[in-house]
Amino acid sequence: MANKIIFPDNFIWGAATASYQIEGAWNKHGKGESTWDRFTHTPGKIRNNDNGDMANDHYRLWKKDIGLMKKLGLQAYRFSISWPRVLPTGRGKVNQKGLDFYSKLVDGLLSAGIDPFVTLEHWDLPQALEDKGGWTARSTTEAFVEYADVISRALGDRVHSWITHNEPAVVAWLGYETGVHAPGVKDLPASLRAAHHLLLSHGMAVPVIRNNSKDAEVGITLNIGWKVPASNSKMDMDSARLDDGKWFRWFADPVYGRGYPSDMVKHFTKLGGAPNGLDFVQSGDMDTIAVPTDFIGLNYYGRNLHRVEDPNNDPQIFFPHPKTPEHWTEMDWENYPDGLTGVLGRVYFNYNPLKIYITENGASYSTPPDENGNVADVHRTNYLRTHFAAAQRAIQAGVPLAGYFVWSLMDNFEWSFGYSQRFGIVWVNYETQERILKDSAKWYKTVIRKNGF
Ligand code: IFM
Repeated sequence: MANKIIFPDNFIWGAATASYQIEGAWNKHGKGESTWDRFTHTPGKIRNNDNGDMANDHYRLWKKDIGLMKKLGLQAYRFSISWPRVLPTGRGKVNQKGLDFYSKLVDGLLSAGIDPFVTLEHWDLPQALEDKGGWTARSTTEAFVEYADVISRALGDRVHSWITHNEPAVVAWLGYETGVHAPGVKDLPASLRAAHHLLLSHGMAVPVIRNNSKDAEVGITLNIGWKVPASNSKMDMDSARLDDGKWFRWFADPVYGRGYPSDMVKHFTKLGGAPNGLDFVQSGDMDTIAVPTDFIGLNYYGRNLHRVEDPNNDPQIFFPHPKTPEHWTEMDWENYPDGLTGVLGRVYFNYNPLKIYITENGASYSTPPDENGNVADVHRTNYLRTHFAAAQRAIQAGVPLAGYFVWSLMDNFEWSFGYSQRFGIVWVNYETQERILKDSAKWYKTVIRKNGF
């Protein structure tokens, strides 16, 4: 029999979602329009022209969803707040109904014995702010602080774990550089400005949250991949380094007081991203961004193995395995658990965060219910099992990993992929809004109960 994998006593097992991906009710009870509402309502932006108007109807079904979480034995639930639901135009007048929704959700979670982990910004910026430049405008940092203040005042007596931003790299690069995410801007210099303002707003908001939520722990969530060269050729090594520099170090280095990485400043300058240098960085900004945090959240999904065959073309991601679901999820992301041990070790030993949460990890497999209504998502269960074991190896090596949030509690709106990708451990029938615990959820329940497997 395989060895038992047991986690530390106070380890937290959770699951995660995000407002736009599950709530629906996009224009109910005074909610303002978000950039994602605008983007998905623009034909041709999203696979099948799907949108989050209804999504999982969680705005209406939240009590049921807490019931599911309780059934699973979740100890914590990570969700995000829709900024325009609370501040319809981004700042100014509060929409009390929107705020009440989250207040009731928090109360419901607490009475089910589930600890709320709140993410303030998981991509659905108020469109009214986007109309004034969105994250490319410095004024959006002040709006974010106002918003953080409103939320942490209202929930800070009951919420003790706060995440300012989810994956600012994705907002900056996909939202403002390649334009495949809202707001759909394609402008490298704009994306660098957006990245800076996202980071700055994090630094500005942390003390405000601490002030309103006395014993709170505050952090930021960054996405991280295990980016490695396929060979020791200079081209492969540079390609992996630049990819990591763009997606991780550009954000982690400033948060940990190192400023922007110089190799990346050179790289972005060469690409024309900084025609006037980093002129959006004002005196004191880098100190603000480096405000001490209590934890870092990491979202890990796989490895990118870099092979550059033709230096005049974009680097290729090398596919080292046959294209089977065992090795590749339906996002075409490599299932590579050892990379999780790798990134945890790398982040801890390199940046020394006080603690780390895996704020997202999971896999897209579309396994449907069988004729008896069971969802035998064996690939997802294997994915989770091997990643949990990989996380535990990191703990044994000394990494202060404090908790694990599976992405996602339930199938949901997967951004530019619409509803075509299913990451949930709970199946959602979007026609009827029926939820079914997949086999992976049933297995996860036993892991939580035994604190291991
Ligand atoms: O669905 C997303 C989530 O919103 C952010 N992290 C990655 C997930 C899967 O793509």
